[in-house]
Amino acid sequence: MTNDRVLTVVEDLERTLVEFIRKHGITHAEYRAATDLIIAEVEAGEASLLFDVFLEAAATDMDNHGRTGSIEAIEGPFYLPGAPWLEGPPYVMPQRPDEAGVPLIFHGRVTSETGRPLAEVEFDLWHADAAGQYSQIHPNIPDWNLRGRFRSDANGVFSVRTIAPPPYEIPKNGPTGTVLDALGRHFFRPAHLHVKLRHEYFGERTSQLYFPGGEYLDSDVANAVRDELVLDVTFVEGAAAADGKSSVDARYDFAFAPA
Ligand code: MBD
Ligand code: FE
Repeated sequence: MTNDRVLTVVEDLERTLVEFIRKHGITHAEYRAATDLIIAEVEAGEASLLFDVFLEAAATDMDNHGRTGSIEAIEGPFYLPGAPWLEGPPYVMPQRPDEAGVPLIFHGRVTSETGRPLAEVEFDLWHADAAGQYSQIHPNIPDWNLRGRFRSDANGVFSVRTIAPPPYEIPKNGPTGTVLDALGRHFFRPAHLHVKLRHEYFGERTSQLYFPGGEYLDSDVANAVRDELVLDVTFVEGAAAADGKSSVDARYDFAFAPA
């Protein structure tokens, strides 16, 4: 950010908050409760969770405004750089031998906004396990479980095997949960896959994809679902699948304009 930009937005933020205090007759006790809440969020490691739940979708919408091709989505608080490169194809996400959850094939194609295939696109995929927990964030999960990088082929076609995540529930006993509780809101985000894509044509884009008909799709606590971010899903019944297991086939085609 340039110094001009900092002056403009920080001074307006200050004005906005001072006006807010006057408008609501915020008392000193309320002011201190608010600063204590932010400190509690930091101490609990939930500061980015709080901000991402309440504000990230609005900032992401600003970036998407006027864009041609696929939109971006909120990153959320649990991305970690440096996920392992998967061996393949075929690609399989890092998982425990007994990883719970319905098998999921996530596949599709990456093109330019004009439909030109983009070769060797880097995918950086991360999502929750069947208990709704993320590796390196929640305890007792192997490092990099359900986090991995792989590439599309020369035609932009990609495919990876993983498990279907459930809806994500914000921790009930932390400060963010206290805030949601006080507002009478539920604690859930719909089931989702997080992914960053990288290619010299479009740079780096962050997406997040949801399952059609999924619970909380219309009431995401982070208000981050957009129609354009819903996967094309086919449920493959056990008997019809080659290995006899039920699975989910989830397709998404990305079309990104240059950065
Ligand atoms: C998540 O997994 C998430 O994506 C967001 C935005 C907030 C909390 C947990
Ligand atoms: Fe998430």
